[in-house]
Amino acid sequence: MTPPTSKTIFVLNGPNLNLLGQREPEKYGTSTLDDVRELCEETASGLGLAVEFRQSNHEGVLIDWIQEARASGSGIILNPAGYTTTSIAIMDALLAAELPVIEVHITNIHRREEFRHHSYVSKVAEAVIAGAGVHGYRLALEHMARLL
Ligand code: DHK
Repeated sequence: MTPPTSKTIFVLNGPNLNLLGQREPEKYGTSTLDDVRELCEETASGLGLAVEFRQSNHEGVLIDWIQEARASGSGIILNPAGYTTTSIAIMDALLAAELPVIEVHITNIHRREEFRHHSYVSKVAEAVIAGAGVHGYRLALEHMARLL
């Protein structure tokens, strides 16, 4: 149990990550998004943090959640998935949030197709974790705890 005064970290997941475990498992692994949620909740509670873990396939919903984090959160961990390379609107929402942001990619996007290499989120992130599989979420929470 985390104390009610815990800082809340919003862990937000973008499009198609609801299919984790089924989608291209040779790249993304066999853990499901529920497994990742559990991993995050366990890690956060060990660090004295609370976690708000969410996934959406919709850019505007992700932006609404970033704005919610701005109002009530202490940090944002974001796997922007397919919006990484396209969303100036998500980057602007992160800038407006004025919170530490850690970007996570399950795969090493730099070892993949060139169109995956550019990230608007990286321009505003404190740290970027890519290629550590779902363990990257644990690393992100541990680093967030150090930042706060
Ligand atoms: C997930 C996606 O859905 C892709 O669009 C990104 C990222 C990579 C990941 O590795 O978690 O290019």
